[in-house]
Amino acid sequence: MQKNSTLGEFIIGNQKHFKYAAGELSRLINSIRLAAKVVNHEVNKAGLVDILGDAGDTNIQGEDQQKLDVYANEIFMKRLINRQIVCGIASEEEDDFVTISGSDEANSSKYVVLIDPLDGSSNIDVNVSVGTIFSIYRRVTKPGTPVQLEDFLQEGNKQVAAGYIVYGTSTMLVYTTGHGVNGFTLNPAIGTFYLSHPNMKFPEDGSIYSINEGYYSHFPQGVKDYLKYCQMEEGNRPYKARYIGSLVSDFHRNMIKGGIYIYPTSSKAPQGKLRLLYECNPMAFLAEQAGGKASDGYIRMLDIKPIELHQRVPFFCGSKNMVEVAEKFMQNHPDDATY
Ligand code: P6P
Repeated sequence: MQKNSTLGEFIIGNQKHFKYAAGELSRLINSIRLAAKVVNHEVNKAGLVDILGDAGDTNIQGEDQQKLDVYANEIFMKRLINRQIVCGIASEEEDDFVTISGSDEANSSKYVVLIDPLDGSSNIDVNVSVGTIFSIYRRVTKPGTPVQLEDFLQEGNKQVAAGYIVYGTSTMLVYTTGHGVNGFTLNPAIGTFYLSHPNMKFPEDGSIYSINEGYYSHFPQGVKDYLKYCQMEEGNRPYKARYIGSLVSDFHRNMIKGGIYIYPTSSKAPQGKLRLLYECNPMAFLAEQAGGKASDGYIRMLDIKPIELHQRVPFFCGSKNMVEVAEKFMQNHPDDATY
């Protein structure tokens, strides 16, 4: 598909790849496209209306819910439910998964969606880019019956599609259906996404590392050893430290320039901070589809068997060679593995 095709044209052209020829997945991606445009509009004017600050509530993570978190969650849920193309949704902002029932169409849908509606939301008030992350699976329980928890607790290697929207200096939708990674940039003047980054590839190597070094003293020894390696004067090192505090933005920059993102375990976060199902698995699927790598420091991220909906895992993700070097440092300390 040539550059500057629209997302709609791309989805139609890409239809040939989908074994699920019914076009439901295309309609699903289209509903995400619409929700992305609505959320983008609000994110871009967040500073202008009384939508900043806490929503006065907290989510299951115990994190203060920003109004835009709540708003983004409502928009994506509404779009997905109205189109009746999914049978269940799990969201960072919902304590439990949501069963979509009602019309036969919704009940017979074969897909479930897991979503982090607005990742990096602590950046909203300081005008730093945030993102939405989504992950799509085919249900494993009997079609036509209400979804079960097991429909959501699938290994990342079972994902049908995954992607993110980054609300940055421009708004981009980047996604994969297992046939490579493609990036679409929104032209806000006409509300259309155009194919601006076809067939995105993670550089095999890079010179950027993204981690919150403020927690250095709490990190496991393998991470401390790797950070010292990154900072050593040798070859193309020291590397550059770049950490936005927004996974989608750090991941996106590293995929374009080369780099590694790490959110490890620490004494403050014994299982890590990032959630397996709607942050790490979709980003790991994208990373691998772009030739990169993702693990928990020890095992492939996409092979981890989930045990609960909001489970957290340590996350190492980015340029293949960089992740492999970091894993070598981690594997000197097998006792630090969480699996
Ligand atoms: P810390 C945002 O809350 C997030 O989930 C990621 O987007 C980001 O990379 C990370 O947490 C930032 O966490 O502990 O460094 O502030």
